[in-house]
Amino acid sequence: MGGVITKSESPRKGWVPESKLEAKMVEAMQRRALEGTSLKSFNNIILKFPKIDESLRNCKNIFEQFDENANGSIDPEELKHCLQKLEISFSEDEITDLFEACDIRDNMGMKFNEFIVLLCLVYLLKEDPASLHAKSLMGLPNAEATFETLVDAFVFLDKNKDGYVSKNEMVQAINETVCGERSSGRIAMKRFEEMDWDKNGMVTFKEFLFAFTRWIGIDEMEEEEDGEDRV
Ligand SMILES: [Ca+2]
Ligand SMILES: [Ca+2]
Ligand SMILES: [Ca+2]
Repeated sequence: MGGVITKSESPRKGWVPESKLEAKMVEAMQRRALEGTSLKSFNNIILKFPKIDESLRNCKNIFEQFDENANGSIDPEELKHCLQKLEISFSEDEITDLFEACDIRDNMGMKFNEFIVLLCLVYLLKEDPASLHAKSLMGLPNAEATFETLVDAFVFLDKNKDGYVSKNEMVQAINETVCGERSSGRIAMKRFEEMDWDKNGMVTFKEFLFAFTRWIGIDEMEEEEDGEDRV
């Protein structure tokens, strides 16, 4: 598996993926970027926030459905069942990689916001360019429409289509919207820093998604409910 990513040529644009999964994400994103984006400005993204917010919250029932023992988190076994049910045929290794990448609290249990990020990554990785948005890939048409919006937003930000959003690209995206305003650079920096979780100067799609769940407050919603003191 993963044979596709072992290209011998080094990436032209200089950023080396930090994991196999990241490499796959970047590749899928680059492929997707060829189709372009429907967004014209950063404002377009902001305007979509409420709709995305609502739609992601509606994913709560998907989460509950797959949280078989109803303990408020999805464990690796439950995730496996979930992907089977969605007819997603990833290898064991791929599932483990995905789980580890999204289990940011690192406690072998996936909270709602982590699960959303995971599903969205699955959506990106599963997408077959040949079957473009023609049909639901995972049997979750509403969620998928939102995932598509998020992918589209990332493609908009990733100006040079290398699968990452750099600080410059963020500044560029925001400047396109707020022409000539002095504060826009600072806003861009702040947004960028919020997204660049590991502070390595590049934002991956995964980081972007986590930032998104924070911006619309999905992770807070989780913390209020809490109940994860004990394992
Ligand atoms: Ca569970
Ligand atoms: Ca880029
Ligand atoms: Ca980063």
